[in-house]
Amino acid sequence: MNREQLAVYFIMGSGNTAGRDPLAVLGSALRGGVTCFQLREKGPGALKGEPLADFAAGCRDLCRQYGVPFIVNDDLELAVATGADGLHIGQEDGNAAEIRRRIGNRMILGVSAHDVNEAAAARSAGADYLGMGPVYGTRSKPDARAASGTELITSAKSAYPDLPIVGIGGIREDNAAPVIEAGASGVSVISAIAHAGDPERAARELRQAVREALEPGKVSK
Ligand code: TZP
Ligand code: MG
Repeated sequence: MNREQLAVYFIMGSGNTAGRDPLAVLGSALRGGVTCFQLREKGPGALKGEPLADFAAGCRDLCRQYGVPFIVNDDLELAVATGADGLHIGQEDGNAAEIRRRIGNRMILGVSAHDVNEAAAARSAGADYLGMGPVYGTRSKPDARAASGTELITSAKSAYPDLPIVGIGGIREDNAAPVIEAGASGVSVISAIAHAGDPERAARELRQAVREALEPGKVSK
């Protein structure tokens, strides 16, 4: 994957869309310009078995239409069965090096990291990018750690400048810029898009905010 594909990294499960059809929300997000998508099916009422496989296939097909990578959170079997472009794992989701061996080098591997030590381990295990956060307070992950601000991105970026980072946690259009300025290649969001009254517009505004922060002065308002 290239860094540009991390610019606006949308994450969603079927329970994140405030009662709306999740595939419709994903379609709107893709029209608005999200550059990557992760299916993260968690929490009460999470789909399993065949309904999950069908939903995943629907997400994959939509992402393909837009040429956007389709990543599966923490379910290697689903990722492989769906022909996903990648897998994202947390620190509790198994050994990253072992998972890299199992998925091979052609699949994208993303790893959540919370400090420079975890970043170093993920990097040597063969992660393509790191998810770092929560940067700001979040209501989308009940077991999230305390918000860390952008500091952890700054320190991981200075230790490993070549390893792409996406910030996560409470990021919206109006607080995305400091995440990019700290060294992230992009922002990953659930609620800023999935809960938005107009997910397409929310995605477009986030994309614009990230673009402006990546190339200050180059983008006209
Ligand atoms: N990991 C750290 S914070 C978070 C995850 C999955 C949730 C991000 O959701 P939101 O709504 O963008 O804060
Ligand atoms: Mg996990």
